[in-house]
Amino acid sequence: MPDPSPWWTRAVVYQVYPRSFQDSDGDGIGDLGGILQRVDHLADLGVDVVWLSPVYPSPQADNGYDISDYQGVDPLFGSLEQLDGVIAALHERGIRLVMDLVVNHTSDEHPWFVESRSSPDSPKRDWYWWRPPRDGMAPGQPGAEPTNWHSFFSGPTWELDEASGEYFLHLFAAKQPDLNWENPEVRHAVHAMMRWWLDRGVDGFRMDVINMISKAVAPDGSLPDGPPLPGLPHGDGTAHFLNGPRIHEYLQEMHREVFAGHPEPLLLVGEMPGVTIEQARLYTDPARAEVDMVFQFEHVQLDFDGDKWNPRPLRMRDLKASLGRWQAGLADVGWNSLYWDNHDQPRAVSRFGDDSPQYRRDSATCLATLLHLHRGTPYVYQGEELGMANFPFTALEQFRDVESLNHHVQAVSHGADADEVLAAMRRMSRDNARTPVQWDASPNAGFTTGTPWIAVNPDHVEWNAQAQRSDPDSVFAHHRRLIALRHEDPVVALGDFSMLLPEHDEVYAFTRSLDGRTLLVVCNLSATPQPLAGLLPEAVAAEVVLGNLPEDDPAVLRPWEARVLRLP
Ligand code: TEU
Repeated sequence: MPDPSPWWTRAVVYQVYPRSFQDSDGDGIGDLGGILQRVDHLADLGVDVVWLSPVYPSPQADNGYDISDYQGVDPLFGSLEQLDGVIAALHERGIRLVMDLVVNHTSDEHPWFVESRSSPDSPKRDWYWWRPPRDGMAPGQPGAEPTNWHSFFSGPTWELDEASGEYFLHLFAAKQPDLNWENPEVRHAVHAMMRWWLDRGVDGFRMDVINMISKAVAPDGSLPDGPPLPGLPHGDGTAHFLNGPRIHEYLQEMHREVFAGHPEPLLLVGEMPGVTIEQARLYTDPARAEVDMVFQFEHVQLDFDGDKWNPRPLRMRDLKASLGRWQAGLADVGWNSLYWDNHDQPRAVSRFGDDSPQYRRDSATCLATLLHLHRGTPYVYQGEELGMANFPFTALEQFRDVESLNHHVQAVSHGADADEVLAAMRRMSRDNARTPVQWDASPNAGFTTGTPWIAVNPDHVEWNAQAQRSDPDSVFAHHRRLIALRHEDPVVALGDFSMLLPEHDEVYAFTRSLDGRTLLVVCNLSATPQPLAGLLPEAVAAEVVLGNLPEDDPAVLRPWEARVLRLP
């Protein structure tokens, strides 16, 4: 292992989803001016890196993950000068800024795509995936799509362009056409854009669905069908675009062309749905020079059947098995991101904890303890540090997300019961994570003076930053202590991980060890008190480094209690 401790092993990342963070101009949408107003909140929390979700010019079909200009800022969010100001304000506080790099696809309004679509003879035609209808079928005929792949946002992955009678590929929404990375011009254009951002002072990239950029295209240019998906008119194409044949080549090339020799430390995160541990070892082996860490999804896919709209109860032993496997699998090579929450997931305290008034604070701090004490780089998603919970959605009109809304249309048109569809959306929709950050108890939670683009959670009257900042027992204060612990104690950053009690359905326990020093972490992920003497006798007499409840009987782990202990 070349360098055993790069800076990001001790770092904590905070994700800002700008549209919902802080509005400064009263239009109801968060913006860069708003981030500037709140940088001290991040500094107080003690985070090292901000990952900024997209602020580029965009039609906002997927809240900015559909980019129409990679080298600008959408007026909705402010200006490039303001972004420079945010970078400077963060740097002054010792916080690095990582941009969201969305280069699997652009917006259909990006000039590249507009040019590509203009004619089959366009010099940029081959920058995207254009294909004729299947087997001489007529354009637009049902089933004439070039492959049977199912889009991540429901429906087929191909959209017909009436003018040319050809289809273009979009793994996500139809307004997000996939770039053709087979074409070297595409790769060079992306590299140049990335260098431009590094020259502007950003400290790295979180690379959106980066393991989808290589598609398994046959020498004759065709793309294969996938196995049919039960209950859907489409197939599963993932085998043909997840971790595709040229993915490592593309990432190594990017590393050489963009990152090699950069004078400042960078953070390179590969967001990779469907990545296996074996592949993650390759992606993150420092010797291969691809990315620093993966951001993988296995642990947030255990509480549903097949797809996220069929939720089922999470079994704690499945969660432990998954997280434990990743800890073991990357123990000697590679690195992982640690997270419960992001802008695509329901709120962790509602999903993995207990958001009832009785246990909300305790379960949020218990989950935080688990998050920060694993080996890997922790990511705190805005509002998670406040224990923000899912929104009490009751009606379709309250949702904004393209994934949720497309799903509703598709499911109901295929005969699903509308109330059941709504119930699944209430539980799993990405909009749960996208309601405005709750800064104070005032109307609209201090997020905006206007009308927020999505409703503020009514619970902000009680759950907000202002109430928590000065309260030493708050969720915020607990995150701050955990972040400080990672900074201070190399055992937290680098210690070996060992899972204890893998079969236990309520107690999550593990050790971290380095150079003869050991931390024991014990968490009760339930409302049932757990006697420790029989389970983990060594925990009873150990010194408490950090806990989420006032010290009491050391032999009993109270509901949602978490302790970080030092073993002699
Ligand atoms: O997400 C990738 C991804 O896998 C998700 O779309 C996932 O399928 C879905 O959210 C699960 O509910 C990234 C971004 O994080 C997401 O916001 C974008 O919508 C997506 O890529 C397309 O850019």
